[in-house]
Amino acid sequence: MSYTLFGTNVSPFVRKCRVYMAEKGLAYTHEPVNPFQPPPNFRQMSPLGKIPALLDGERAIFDSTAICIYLERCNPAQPLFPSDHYDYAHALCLEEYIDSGLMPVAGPLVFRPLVLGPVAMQQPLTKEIKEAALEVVENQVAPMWDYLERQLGSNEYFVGNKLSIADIAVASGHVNLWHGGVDPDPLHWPKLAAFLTRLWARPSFVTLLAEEQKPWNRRAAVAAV
Ligand SMILES: N[C@@H](CCC(=O)N[C@@H](CS)C(=O)NCC(=O)O)C(=O)O
Repeated sequence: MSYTLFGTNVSPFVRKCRVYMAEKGLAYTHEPVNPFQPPPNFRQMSPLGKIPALLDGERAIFDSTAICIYLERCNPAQPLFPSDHYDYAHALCLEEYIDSGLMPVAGPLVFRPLVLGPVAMQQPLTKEIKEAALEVVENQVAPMWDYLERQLGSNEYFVGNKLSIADIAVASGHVNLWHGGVDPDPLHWPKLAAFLTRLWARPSFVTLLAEEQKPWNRRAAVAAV
């Protein structure tokens, strides 16, 4: 088996797969494809033109959820998907909550104006743009933090009291907010805030977060506006 994962490091979906692979101890080659300037024939691998895509030898798979499930089926040791049927479904539900709930809001309406625009699109951050992004956090992201806080309860992990794909998805998605200086306030969401701190301290995240600091960590720049 030889795995190649395609997609730039700042994508939460690529990050999810990379953290998953690190936690499983799976070796892979990383090709940091920008989906807006893809290499020729990228759509043969990823017909929607999105990242990540995975090559296992000659075989292509797209979509982060499909990729992680495929890798889990091929590499069942040290499981990151729960064995209990309900827990398995629950982990996928939480992953979907991040992929289709948090990311479509946090990506274009918070990460893009606070981080991607200034770094990669020649769209400098202004006070008005920052305020609009923070309004989205207050009105749309905060209710999702309420849900995640309740889901976590007093547990260390989201499902089955054991690290799973649900935890990896939640922690991966929140890195993009962190880059923009947006974090759940520990006074309002103490369990979620502590969970993120714990997950990001795992070696699987530490390596990737170090790699992403430049140019994506805009916390100081955002705070200064
Ligand atoms: N459901 C997909 C979502 C992937 C996705 O939206 N990736 C973004 C980057 S974060 C992308 O490739 N966007 C390019 C586009 O929409 O054309 C997955 O889980 O892999």
